Amino acid sequence: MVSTTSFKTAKSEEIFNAAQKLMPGGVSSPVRAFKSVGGQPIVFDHVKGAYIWDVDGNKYIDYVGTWGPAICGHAHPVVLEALHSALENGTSFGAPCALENVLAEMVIDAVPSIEIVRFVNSGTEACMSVLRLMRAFTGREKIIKFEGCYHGHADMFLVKAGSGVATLGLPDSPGVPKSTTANTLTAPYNDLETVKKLFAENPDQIAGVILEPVVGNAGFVTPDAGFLEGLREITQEQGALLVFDEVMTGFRIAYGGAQAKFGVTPDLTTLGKVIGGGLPVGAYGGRADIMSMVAPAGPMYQAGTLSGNPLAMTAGIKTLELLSKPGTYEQLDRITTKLSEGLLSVAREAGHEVTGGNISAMFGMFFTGQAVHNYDDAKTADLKKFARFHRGMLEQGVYLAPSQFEAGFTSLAHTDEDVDRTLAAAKAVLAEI
Ligand code: KE4
Repeated sequence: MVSTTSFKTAKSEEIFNAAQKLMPGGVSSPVRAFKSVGGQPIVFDHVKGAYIWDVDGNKYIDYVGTWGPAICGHAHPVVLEALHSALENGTSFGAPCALENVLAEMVIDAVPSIEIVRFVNSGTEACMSVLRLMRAFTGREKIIKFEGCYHGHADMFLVKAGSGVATLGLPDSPGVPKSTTANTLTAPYNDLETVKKLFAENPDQIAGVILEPVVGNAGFVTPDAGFLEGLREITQEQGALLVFDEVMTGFRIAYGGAQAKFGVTPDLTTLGKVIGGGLPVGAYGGRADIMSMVAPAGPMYQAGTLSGNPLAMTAGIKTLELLSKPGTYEQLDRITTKLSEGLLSVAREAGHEVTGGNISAMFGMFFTGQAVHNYDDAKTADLKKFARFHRGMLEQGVYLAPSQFEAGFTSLAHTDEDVDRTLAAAKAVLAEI
């Protein structure tokens, strides 16, 4: 393990200390504060490909990728070049622009459930809009979400949510009226029986079911065989909608997302992260008959000043162009499987109980000996050991998500050498913790 003395973080500490006087917790999003892994976060100076450089000049192999968007590698030259020329035409129009047509067509062509799509500026906005649409289309008010899944920070979703809510162990956020979450029903992930029970107890009142088809916000949790198919069947029978929140999985686990990978087509899908290529873009879309309700085509209102701006559209278009090349997902799967299987085996060789895996460019590892099928299982993980692992890897120049309740992300820029270096670092750290 690199001795801590050689791991200089003075400038990061200075900047982060100042930040805490200016912004809540010194960050623009809670998980970045390293609260659950301890120690101070590092302050980034610049990123490129699979790498980060912090303000003290330390270099890291990056497995967060700004939480998913950097799937082609940070600051990809093709994306940057396109942005430089797009800038000359202005950054935002607030009016129709041909680039929206281009990205819309790419999304519609790629994602099985999407016939019509609306762009917004974040995954949160996409999920809150799709919830309103579910209710508008069905005339029903209740929804089902799953414990540990995270659909952004809109009020009605902050019930047993994952990601930062889980990371900080927050009960459920203050400021959310009971009346707002009264219509949010929850079930354990992978538990079809509870879903059936909720429908039986709330006949004709549930607008639909929303879920992460592969969970990244309770740590990495995959759907059991038959789970997604079962939800498709139940919602069809009940006249309710099935919504896949693919903000994280979209264009990451397959070009067509989890719905393409697993062959289960929802009625509506939310997207974000990758489709913005690092600039703020979210989207929701699905069946034409449902999307025709969205204003101004229909009565359901949703709007946004910067939605579909030409700069963000350009970054998204270039990113999807790069991802649509043949061999992309085979490469992502190969490099991520090598990493994930390598991490699990070095951990086991060092005597640690771990479970985890990957699906294409999304992976995770829990410090627990039991299989993880849902959020309760995930919570059996040894969070203190995870924190020591995270800090040790950071000092070895490997940047992992600062929470056991997050997933890891690779990119087309990660090489075999990067993975070998990561596994060597993990071997050293896991021997010591
Ligand atoms: P944003 O509003 O952060 O763009 O998207 C919300 C969202 C919705 N749905 C899923 C499945 C998501 O993973 C997210 C956001 N993911 C987190 C990482 N777990 C973003 C990182 C953060 O909150 O700082």
